[in-house]
Amino acid sequence: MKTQVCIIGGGPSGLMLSQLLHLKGIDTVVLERQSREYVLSRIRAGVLEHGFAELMREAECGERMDREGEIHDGFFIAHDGKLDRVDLHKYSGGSSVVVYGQTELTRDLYEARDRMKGIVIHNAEDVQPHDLKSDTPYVTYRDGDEIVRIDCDFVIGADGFHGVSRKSIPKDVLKEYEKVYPFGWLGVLSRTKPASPELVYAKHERGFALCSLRSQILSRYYIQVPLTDSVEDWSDAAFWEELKRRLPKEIADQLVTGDSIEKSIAPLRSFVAEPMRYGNLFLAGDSAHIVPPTGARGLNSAASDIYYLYHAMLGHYQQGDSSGLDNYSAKALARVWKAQRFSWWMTTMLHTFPASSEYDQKLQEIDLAYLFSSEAAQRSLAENYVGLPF
Ligand code: RFL
Ligand code: PHB
Repeated sequence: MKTQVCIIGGGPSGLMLSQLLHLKGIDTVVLERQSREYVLSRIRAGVLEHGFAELMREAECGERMDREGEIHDGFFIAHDGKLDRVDLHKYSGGSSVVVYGQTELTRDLYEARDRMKGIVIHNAEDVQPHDLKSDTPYVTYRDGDEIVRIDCDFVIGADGFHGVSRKSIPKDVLKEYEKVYPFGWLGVLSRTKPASPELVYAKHERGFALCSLRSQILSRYYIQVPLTDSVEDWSDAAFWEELKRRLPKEIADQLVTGDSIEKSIAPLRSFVAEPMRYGNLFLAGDSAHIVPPTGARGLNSAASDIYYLYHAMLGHYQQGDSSGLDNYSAKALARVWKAQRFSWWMTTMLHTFPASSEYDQKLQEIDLAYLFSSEAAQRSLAENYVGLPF
């Protein structure tokens, strides 16, 4: 097979880039290791920043998001017996976020790819990029007993944290920065009315909790758990009981419990790989960087990578100008590190750290007290939460 851009990974990053390039007449092939059903069964992000929503529209995939997604102008932080609201709209100069599930936007992107007869190959095994330093890179994968080769101009590594792309960059070229947090998030999806119409991030001595939602009949809740816990340790009843204990009374009283539709544990990690380019391989999204989910930045950092790559590819193919490709890594990383800082800050401020000293705990308290006493601090939070400009 031959294509212009071979994209490894059929998650939001890969599908979005494929769709945007296709609309400009640039040919792509997407290779996804899993089946479509599997990709669509993963429950992940729920909050989209303004820039991501704009990109969905540019990709001609925003119609259902605009119809079914909820615009949120603020969210709550529960701490020290108080329930304070962050007014995103007021402090970000009129911006907001969209509550729309990653599952749904991935479905929308797949449907758009199908409509345009885009090539997305599922169950592609043993995907391997080759000759990345040459002008004629190629990617191979296994289809049953057959090895298929795809010749291309560029390879995009959009294959998530556990993908093959980042691992294809030699160890002496790649520098990895990592911070692993000593806890995870246990998440539950339930077909119940959300406890609060807006998100509630709750700091509690027993551990962090988050009330989120997908719609007015579908709730998503998380609680901080030790890394040693497994999903089997948590019955639905135990989850609801623990969540309730960590929420302020006015929210806990509104909590509607029910059977869990999905239950999973995600460890919290911060990670950045530099550079994001090696020869004709470009990394995008979770393959190059991960944030703890506290600031809802993961998918949104992926979106800015895709935006930069998309414009760099247009420059290359339409104007013969490869400066966008040359600057991609530095430009993307500058924004990536800002999202890292914000996610680390939100995580540190709101979680209970097993080894924290009394001094650390005082700092956490004063961080929140300062936040809600200072318009400048709330403006900074709001600016980061709705998304820094691409
Ligand atoms: P993905 O979604 O991991 O997709 C990568 C795809 O590549 C495939 N793959 C391969 N394909 C071919 N060959 C290989 N060798 C391959 N290896 C892997 C995989 O099967 C997969 O389909 O990465 P992408 O596209 O960069 O998207 C990133 C986002 O998924 C991620 O950043 C967000 O989900 C993070 N995140 C959140 N982000 C937000 O912006 N807002 C949120 O509210 C938010 N909430 C969350 C989150 C992530 C969470 N978890 C589970 C980590 C909540 C949670 C709980
Ligand atoms: C979610 O709804 O899954 C969600 C929302 C906000 C976050 C993280 C996850 O910060």
